[in-house]
Amino acid sequence: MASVSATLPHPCSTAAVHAARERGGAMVALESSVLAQGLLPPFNREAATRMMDAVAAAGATPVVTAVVRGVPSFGLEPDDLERFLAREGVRKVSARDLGIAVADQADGATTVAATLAMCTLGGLEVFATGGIGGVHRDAPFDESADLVELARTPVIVTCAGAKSILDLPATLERLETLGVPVVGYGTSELPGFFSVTTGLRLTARLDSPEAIARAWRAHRALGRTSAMLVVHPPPAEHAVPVELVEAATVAALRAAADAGIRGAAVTPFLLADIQQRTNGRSVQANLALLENNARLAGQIAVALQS
Ligand code: PSU
Ligand code: MN
Repeated sequence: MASVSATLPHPCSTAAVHAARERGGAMVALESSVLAQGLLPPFNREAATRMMDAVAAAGATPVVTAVVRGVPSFGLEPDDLERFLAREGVRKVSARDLGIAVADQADGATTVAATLAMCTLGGLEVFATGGIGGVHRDAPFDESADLVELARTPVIVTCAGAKSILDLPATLERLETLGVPVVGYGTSELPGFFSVTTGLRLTARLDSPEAIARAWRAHRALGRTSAMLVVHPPPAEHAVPVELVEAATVAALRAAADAGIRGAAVTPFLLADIQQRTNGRSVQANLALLENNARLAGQIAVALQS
């Protein structure tokens, strides 16, 4: 018989997720679009490793969601993960694209919206991401499907706010309209994704995973079926000054307009362009905040078990 360690599943494999489910362990969903579209290699690999390790260190099991050759999957086998990190032939899948990706037997990396849909399918209650999509600047013609899925999916989502490329006041207003509670974790201000503050006040602040768990139970006991957004500022030592982010964002938006980028391609284009314009500073912040959010989600998932 093989040794125990030789039979232990790879930490991100579907077998590891299955084992966690069997023993009723804490689990945290992770999206795959940030790996296949949001971050360029080699940073996407670092993001995957750091997020999974952070969830595991908190005592929970990371569950990467994706469509793998047409199969909606919770966890990725190591060779599938490699294909997603290589970003070859992996489409960006939002909620509306799930069925089509399955029918096409495609590889699909799930956005926040699609990951929320997968959480419903897989009974997952906690999900960590970097920044949600929202109302784009010069809206109303581009608004992320993340917002409507947050409105109708009961999942706790940890993030560093909405991506800095967006219209943040408008995004916060839409979340209010949609009935999605936005809770500052250790802050009373909406974080700016790469930056700690935005000057936008929040109406709720909670300072521990246990307090989040209590608020979540009350939200659910009241029959609310929306998500709860837990916004967590990026670690201060990795945050990028607001002026630098803003200058890069304005330049990236102009480059996107000049290149005629439209629809689902807008977000990946802007994220890659800003990475280049900030000489990698935004990437270091992005990696640090992804890890930070994954750790918090793991702690919340564990707190929900007691
Ligand atoms: N935030 C990041 N990196 C990302 C994304 C968000 O820091 O890659 C992805 C998420 O998957 C999010 C998606 O759901 O971008 C939003 O895309 P759109 O604006 O097209 O809805
Ligand atoms: Mn869009």
